[in-house]
Amino acid sequence: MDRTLRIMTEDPLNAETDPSSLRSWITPNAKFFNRNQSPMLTEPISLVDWRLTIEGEVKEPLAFRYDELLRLPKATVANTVECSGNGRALLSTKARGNPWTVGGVGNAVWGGVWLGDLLRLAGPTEASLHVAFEGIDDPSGRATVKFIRSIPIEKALSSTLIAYEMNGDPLPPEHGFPVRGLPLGWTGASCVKWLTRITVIDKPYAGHFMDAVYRVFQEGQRPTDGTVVTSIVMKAIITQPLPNEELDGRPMTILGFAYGGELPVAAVDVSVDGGERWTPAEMIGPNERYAWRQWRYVWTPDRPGDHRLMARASDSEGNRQPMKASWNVLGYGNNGVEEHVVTVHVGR
Ligand SMILES: Nc1nc2c(c(=O)[nH]1)N[C@H]1C(S)=C(S)[C@@H](COP(=O)(O)O)O[C@H]1N2
Ligand SMILES: [Mo]
Repeated sequence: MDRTLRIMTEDPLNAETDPSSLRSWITPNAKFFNRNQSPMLTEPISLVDWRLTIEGEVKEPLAFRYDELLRLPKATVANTVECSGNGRALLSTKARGNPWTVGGVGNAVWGGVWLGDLLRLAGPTEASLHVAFEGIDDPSGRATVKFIRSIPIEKALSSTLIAYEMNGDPLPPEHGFPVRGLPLGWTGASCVKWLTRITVIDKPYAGHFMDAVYRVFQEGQRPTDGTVVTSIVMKAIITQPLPNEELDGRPMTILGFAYGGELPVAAVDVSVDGGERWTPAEMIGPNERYAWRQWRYVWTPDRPGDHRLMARASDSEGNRQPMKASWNVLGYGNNGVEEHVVTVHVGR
């Protein structure tokens, strides 16, 4: 594993990408963040016995070998994955969970087959309302229950990939080899790794990882009273310069990304004075439906001293990300605008 990742826990491995590694549109596999509920498998899964099964509420249950999946029509899609708890550690009021800052996010070009194609082969029925993903990881983690997550049939049929390739390579073991579910634009929580069983059911799957976590709820509420985390929420991040970086006063490029999950980001505004004045950034690089947009803003500091940099994303209807995110017990979806202080030393 890449040692530039900031490790939060070793076992299970939870590590975030350093912002300095988030300056290209593609996040290299070795630098992609890691999020695991349970210890990872020590051996890569053997393809000899491995099958991807589709069972439950379907006309004909199916089982695919790896090479069979590879022979089906291939889809290639860019998709940004963010952990639901990314940004949690930046909340001013603390929330429970891994202390993600900005690096619980990455963008990759994924190869695989459309889940919709597989489901249509199996034949959905009237009772096919949710699709549950189950991986082979050991349930011996802290939660001692299997990481099983379900998504609504509409999402499964319209825009969910069963990914076997990440940036042109077979899915790396730590990112889910042989295959993972990938509901496009949704947070990592729905992107089940080491996927082996797809069960079509007539209601959302009931279990720890559906009902107790990945819900947005307040103190005093039950998790099940809260809404289920689905799409990534809209935000902009600054990845150059780094917070507290010392600059020499020459013109420099502020770089970052903006992403909104299922909601395309239309624009990013930048402030170099702590939010007083905002100027549009320039969008650069690829523009793909479910991938982040890179942006840049060339800035010439007008004086030495501290400067408060900020970036704020908006959609095509002009809705902007909030200055401050609405708090929830597990700190999900923190898309508040971050203040990024840098110090300029002129003539150094
Ligand atoms: N089988 C399995 N899949 C999983 C998880 C897990 O613990 N087990 N963690 C999920 C969470 S919460 C996230 S954010 C993503 C992280 O994917 P990555 O490690 O490839 O970045 O995987 C998801 N899929
Ligand atoms: Mo996550």
